Amino acid sequence: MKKKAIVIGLIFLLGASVFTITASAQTSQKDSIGTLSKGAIWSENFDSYSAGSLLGGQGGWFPWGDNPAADANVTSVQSHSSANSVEIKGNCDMVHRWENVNTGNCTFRAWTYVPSDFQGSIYIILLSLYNGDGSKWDLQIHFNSDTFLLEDYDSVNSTPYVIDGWGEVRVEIDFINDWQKVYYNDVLWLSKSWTQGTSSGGGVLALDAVDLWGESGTAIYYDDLSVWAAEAPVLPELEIGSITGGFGVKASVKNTGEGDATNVSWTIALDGKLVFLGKSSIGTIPSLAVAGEEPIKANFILGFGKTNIVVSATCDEGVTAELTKSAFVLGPLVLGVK
Ligand SMILES: [Ca+2]
Repeated sequence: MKKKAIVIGLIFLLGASVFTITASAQTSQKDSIGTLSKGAIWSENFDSYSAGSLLGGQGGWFPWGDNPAADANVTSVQSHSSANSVEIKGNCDMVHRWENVNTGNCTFRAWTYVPSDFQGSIYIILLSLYNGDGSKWDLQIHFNSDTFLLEDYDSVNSTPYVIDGWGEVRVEIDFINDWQKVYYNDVLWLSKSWTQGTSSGGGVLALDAVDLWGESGTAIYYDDLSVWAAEAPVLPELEIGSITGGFGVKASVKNTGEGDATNVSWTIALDGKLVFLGKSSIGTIPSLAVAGEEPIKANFILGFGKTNIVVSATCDEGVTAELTKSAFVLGPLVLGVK
């Protein structure tokens, strides 16, 4: 039973599409989504659970049909992020659901580890509706030890998987064009309709659940699963432009990255012992667009003698930049910057 959820946030994607993120106090097993982080709607690293514990009942996970025999173990035998992953072997069938992932684009990501002694067939399944036998399946891919391939159950597409190492499965879902692209370690190996992605067809334009199913065999490991509103965060990159002297100190902050920078706080600091005024100047640039550059300048400086000039900047996206020069201060003049 679903209860009405509370809208706590919106992500604007590509200027056109909107994700509604919900937190809920509901009793159904859908996940309540927490703080947004750079486009991540949901993530799971298994690290806060006890190694050896059953995953069912933790973090919103439950076995298909609430069948205890389909539960899986949290394990520390392998991990992509320390210290745990989940062990999926034959008969495991673990489900996690989300709400309102149905607009624009989204990306599902999972890190996977296949041991060299793996024997069997272990799946990652994405559903546009989890509802028992009435579920709507949209993607069914499996690691198959008979072929050493990650295979699509519903087509002839496949790709070799890494053995005794971690590989990333990434599924980019486009709800606007009803399309999905499936990558393994950044190699695109499967591209097809989302709603007609499996032989059962009839899916809907949503990502409702992941199902980690062990059809048969020994364990493989999954870790660092996530769902993104965009493929990955698009980050700014900050760079300090040339530092010049003369009457005071001038510089600039540039954004040479691929995303806008927000609340760029900058500092110009002089460490000369005989700098009496203007040792530290600070300021904030509310936003700095891609390829943008904003001039900055120090407060009035008064002093004498050698100094270093350290110009630094940081922004809300968590990137920083710093540049240091040396110079000579002569009264209000800053000379010989190099
Ligand atoms: Ca982990």
